Amino acid sequence: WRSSATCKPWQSGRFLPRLWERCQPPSRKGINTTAGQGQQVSAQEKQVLEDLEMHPARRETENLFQEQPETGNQYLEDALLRSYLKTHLPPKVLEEVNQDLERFGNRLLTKIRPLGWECELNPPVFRQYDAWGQRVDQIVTCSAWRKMKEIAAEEGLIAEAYERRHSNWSRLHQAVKLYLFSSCSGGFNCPLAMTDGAAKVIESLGVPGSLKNAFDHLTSRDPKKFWTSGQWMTERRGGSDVANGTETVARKQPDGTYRLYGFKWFTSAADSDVTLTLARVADAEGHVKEGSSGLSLFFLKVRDEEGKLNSTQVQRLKDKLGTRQMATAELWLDGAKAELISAEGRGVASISDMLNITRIHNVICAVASMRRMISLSREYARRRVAFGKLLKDHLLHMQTIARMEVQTRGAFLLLMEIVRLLGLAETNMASEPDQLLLRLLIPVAKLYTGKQASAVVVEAMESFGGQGYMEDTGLPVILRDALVLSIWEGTTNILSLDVLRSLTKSQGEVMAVFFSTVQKKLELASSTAKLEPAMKRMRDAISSLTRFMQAAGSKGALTMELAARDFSYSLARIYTGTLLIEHAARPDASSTDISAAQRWCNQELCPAAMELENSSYETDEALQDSALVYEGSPAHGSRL
Ligand code: UCC
Repeated sequence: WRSSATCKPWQSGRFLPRLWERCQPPSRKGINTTAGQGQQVSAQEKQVLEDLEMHPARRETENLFQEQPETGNQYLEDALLRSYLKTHLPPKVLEEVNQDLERFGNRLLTKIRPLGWECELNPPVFRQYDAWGQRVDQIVTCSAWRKMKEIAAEEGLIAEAYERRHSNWSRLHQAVKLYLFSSCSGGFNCPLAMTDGAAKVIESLGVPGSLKNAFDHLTSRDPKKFWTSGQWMTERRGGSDVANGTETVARKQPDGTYRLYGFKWFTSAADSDVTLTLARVADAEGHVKEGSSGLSLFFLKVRDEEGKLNSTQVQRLKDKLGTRQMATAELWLDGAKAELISAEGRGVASISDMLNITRIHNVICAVASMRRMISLSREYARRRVAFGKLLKDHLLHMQTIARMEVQTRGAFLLLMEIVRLLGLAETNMASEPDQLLLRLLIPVAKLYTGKQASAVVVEAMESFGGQGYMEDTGLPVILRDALVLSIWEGTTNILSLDVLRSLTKSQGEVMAVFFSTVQKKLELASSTAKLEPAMKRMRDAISSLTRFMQAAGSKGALTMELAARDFSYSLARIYTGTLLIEHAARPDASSTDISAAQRWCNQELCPAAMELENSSYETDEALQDSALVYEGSPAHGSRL
């Protein structure tokens, strides 16, 4: 059905405009109404149970017997977020941030979430020709999408990070707002990710005169002035190996600008105002340098003052599994006017500032989608009755949600740690070790939380039973959008190799920082007796990781490459576990903080050491990997 242009449900408008709107209160009679196991029944639960006893006439409707879950102000309902801010922010900053977030939480609930759903129902449409056959290449977006842009400016969703009014805590304030915004944003979080990345690149270049105007627009709070940016990196040879995949050529013009010629295969938020992209500068004979050192970074405006595309043609919009609210296009650059903004040949290194920011946004989206699903799931469990009692009174159901909660808490603390470090780096308060740690933790967090989000969102969907699978509940949207998080901005394996790149570049120094930071955090927590079992598992994991590093180090590059994913997972689990322990060691920690830390640490914390013991990284095993994969395939050597 997806290929049929006439029956895409999100385009047909047959869905009602608000999430859950079709779900009505339960109207079923005759089931056992015992609420839980002798606990006190709250007023709300009583209401649910009374509703179940309603007159049979009420049942003669087409209503579903389950009640829709309702969530309130996301900020006020997020206990971990609030306790984190209370623990870390200086009192004055806390007061201001707290006020802003509570207000923003109300705006999200009443105004922004309905707009997000409108974006979902009205995805962008590509209009290639006008009625008279003229090529126009218009990407038509809905009014809610455009309103999101205004809201993003008004709320300072980019500006907050660059104004630095809370000094080193500004970045964290911005990230928390984006985290709250993400699940209501109708996909507008994507252009914001790239806008933030572009602003970061320009700032890192020292905001050169020619880019001052663009920087002001990208970081503006004025909706009339605010610009969004794209990031055009992926070409027809694919998105991972940028160094070998980029064919676009840049020809220098007499006025010092460049004209770009090439085909960009995957350009997200194609309705953005400006973009950053990579190309190879051609010499006087038209020759270009291949490989990474042939790539340079360019800035360009997508349209001119009259709104005409900058010598660019839109080939088509991509037909994506998710993020359908946001236009992703294939673009032909046919002499697009651009400005060279990096040193020649330093394109990848220069755009990596953007990559690191968009990867952090990826983490934000991952944590936000997990948090959103759990919020809905736990609310549903307070309303839905099965086998004579509310779901929340089924122990196995609660255990399942609690496991998701532990994953989400860990991911949230990892996100906060990264934006805390980034805030220090951006205000010249980060030490050399802080900067190394930040470089390491960004790919670690991106790859790990992307996988967590897929798993948690699928699990949470199941907690709604068949309702979770219904489009008009809005739950499948969250799943589709979460599935991209382990793919774009670098897949899990590419990010694992980036983790190794950070080790190589620092000549191993980054691992020394990793170990010493973890040890320091654990020492500070060591006086909390209740955390001892978690600490013991963590100390064992650190020993395993140390042994792994020594053994792998003596075996060479192939071992590390084969171990890259397990190694990155080990770093994620150990560092996150340490953060959970640190949070649980606060004087005002709750029992749930302690059990979250303990439960996190009960999992295998160092899979790399375990797999090394299983000989998984030996050459023979690598050959066996191929044999397993290709058995029966025409490519297999022993083909029958
Ligand atoms: O997926 C895409 C869609 C966009 C959607 C955006 C929305 C996301 C928001 C989500 C929320 C909704 S766009 C395309 C995505 N593509 C990627 O992410 C690229 C994946 N591939 C990689 O990351 C590769 O590892 C490459 C491209 C970086 C490898 O390139 P090279 O040229 O082969 O790598 P080199 O030679 O190792 O690195 C070149 C330089 C080095 O610096 P120098 O020369 O000083 O030693 C590296 O240290 O770049 C530096 N470098 C980095 N520096 C490379 N990566 C990094 C890094 N991550 N951080 C700092």
